[in-house]
Amino acid sequence: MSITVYGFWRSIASFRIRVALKLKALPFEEISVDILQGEQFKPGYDAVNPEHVVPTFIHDGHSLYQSLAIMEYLDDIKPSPRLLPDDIKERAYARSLALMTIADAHPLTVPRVRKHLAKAFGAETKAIEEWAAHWTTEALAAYERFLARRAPAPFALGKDVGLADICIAGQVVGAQYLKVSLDAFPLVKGLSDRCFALPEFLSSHPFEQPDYKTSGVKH
Ligand SMILES: N[C@@H](CCC(=O)N[C@@H](CS)C(=O)NCC(=O)O)C(=O)O
Repeated sequence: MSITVYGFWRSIASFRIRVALKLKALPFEEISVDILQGEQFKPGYDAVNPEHVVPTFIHDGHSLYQSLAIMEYLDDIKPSPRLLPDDIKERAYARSLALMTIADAHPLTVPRVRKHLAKAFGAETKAIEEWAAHWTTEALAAYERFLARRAPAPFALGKDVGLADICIAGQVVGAQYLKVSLDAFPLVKGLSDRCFALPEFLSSHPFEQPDYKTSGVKH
């Protein structure tokens, strides 16, 4: 089986795929697409992913897009360990938690949105950072409220780490970029600490990626 991921160190969606593949113990090669330098718009990458985003996932020559679809596909091709629970109500709840970042919060902070805020509305760098910090904080607060209703035991859906945890941990990575404090979100922080105690999460962290280490960017 051959798996290639087009990703980027800073991409939270690429982080999600990296963790999922490592939890499944599926070997993969990651090709870096520098979305801060606009490589996602180059003709070579347009041929790979016409949406001009990362990640793109290629399994034995078959291309897939969108981290949620990719993670569900991984459960289909390698059912154990599961990222989504078997129980249909639990599975839908895991997707619900996942989509709070994938669909609601994370898209508001990606480079194309930041660029448009600057170009169309003249937003300064500081204002754009505040925008991103605002939506990140809103997402963390929503997760905190959900985790308060159903305490992690020890992970969001129970004893097994899975899709929801990957997505919440990714949102915490976004908070780290923006220096958003987790002090007001102790349940999110606890969950994320438990995730990053696992080698699959730690080694997938953006600051652990080879393209970060050679980028010259300092966080
Ligand atoms: N919903 C997509 C996210 C895709 C996405 O927006 N990726 C970002 C990086 S996390 C990107 O490539 N952005 C490029 C841009 O905004 O120009 C997924 O979950 O895979």
